[in-house]
Amino acid sequence: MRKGILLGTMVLVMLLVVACGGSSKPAPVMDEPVPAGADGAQTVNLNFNTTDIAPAKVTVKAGQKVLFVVKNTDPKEDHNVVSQDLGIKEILVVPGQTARRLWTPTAKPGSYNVGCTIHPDIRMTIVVE
Ligand SMILES: [Cu+2]
Repeated sequence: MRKGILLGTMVLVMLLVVACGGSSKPAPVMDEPVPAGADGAQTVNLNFNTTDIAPAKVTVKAGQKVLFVVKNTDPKEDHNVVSQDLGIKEILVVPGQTARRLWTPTAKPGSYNVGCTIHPDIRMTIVVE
């Protein structure tokens, strides 16, 4: 009898683990709020569609905080903004999403090629002054 209860409990625990341990990611926030600390930041709007990112070029100032507002108007595909040279970690946007992220350019002045790693043809330029 005891073994039966123990076995039943083990089966129940295993079922719970299987049910809850799936690979489901948390749902993205579709319209991210402005992050704390955005006061005084330069707002840079970037818009993805199916084939490109607009604008093709933005200018920022070294050491001055930037608030990226990245929109994905592509109805089907995810896009991201990544630049190792500029220290921009992946800003991923799913279809219909608007992401808002702070970033402070610390790279030396120059022209940097930035783009989507999911679609290597989608590129733009960030100029650091
Ligand atoms: Cu993309």
